[in-house]
Amino acid sequence: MDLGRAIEFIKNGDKFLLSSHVNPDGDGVGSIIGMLGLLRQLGKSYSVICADKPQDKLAFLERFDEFVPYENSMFGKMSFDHAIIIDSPFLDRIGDPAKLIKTEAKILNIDHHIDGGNFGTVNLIVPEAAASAQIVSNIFRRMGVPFDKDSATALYVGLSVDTGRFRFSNTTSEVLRLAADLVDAGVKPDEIADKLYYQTSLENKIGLAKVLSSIELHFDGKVASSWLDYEFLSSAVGKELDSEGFVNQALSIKGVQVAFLIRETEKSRTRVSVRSRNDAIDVNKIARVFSGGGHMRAAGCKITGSVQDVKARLLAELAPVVGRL
Ligand SMILES: [Mn+2]
Repeated sequence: MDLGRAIEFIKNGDKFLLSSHVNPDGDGVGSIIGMLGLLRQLGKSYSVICADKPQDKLAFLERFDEFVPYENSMFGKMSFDHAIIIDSPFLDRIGDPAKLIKTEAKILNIDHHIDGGNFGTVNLIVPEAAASAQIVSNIFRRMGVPFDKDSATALYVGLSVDTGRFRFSNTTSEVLRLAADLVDAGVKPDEIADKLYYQTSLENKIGLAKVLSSIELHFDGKVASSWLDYEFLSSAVGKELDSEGFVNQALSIKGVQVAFLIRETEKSRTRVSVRSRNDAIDVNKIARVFSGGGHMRAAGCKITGSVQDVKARLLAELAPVVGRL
């Protein structure tokens, strides 16, 4: 039913603003590139404006140049009656581009986060979807619009990133069937895997070494902590670092049920990623204690304090949870 309403929204609107959460990731970027491919095929116009330029590692995607970072000069000059927001649980998570959406504008909210807000005029929220890219793909299918190669490639990237390279429990038969359809549309899985995961920088390896050497086990090895402090993150090497996925290093130790990575991005201000090995521990609940969120097995939050303070606070929250295992 929501899919039908989303399709009506797309059919009836035009001149859409497309946006995703701040620091858009592979799913946000892939879903938007897919969506703009759909809009092109329907003869609709759009602007893609995100708070930040997406990660460089996604620059290999065709249409990557369509992403325009928000600039203050846009305010007052551009305003939208229709917006499609993808992969963002709340409207304010898109950051400054929200200022370009008219108060009376119609918004289509496409997302798969569990606890997202119904901020749209139409809300297509599918928590059982592995990725927003899967939801966008289903719009193509339901509308009978064929996957063009560039859209298919981008949507495949979204699937790959949000399923942890087709490894997490959200890698359902439906996801694999969709991946197969996307491959039939021209996607090259080997090339995408190589570009996404096997072309990192030396800085990345140095950062990884730092994270690995910081790992400590707690609660009989059920919890693993890791961190990068401000001193490192503000260094020439640290500034170039893309630490995405680093939290999984601590999680992949045998016996570890929950792992977290603390990144002190500003002095005594941290960003925390928390991961759970299975559904026995809902790390979304842990992140929410600190006003963050995400999914059951992957969540994040910001906590003020030094690395050691933040570690102690997280361990205090986790103690009763792992005690129940
Ligand atoms: Mn996603």
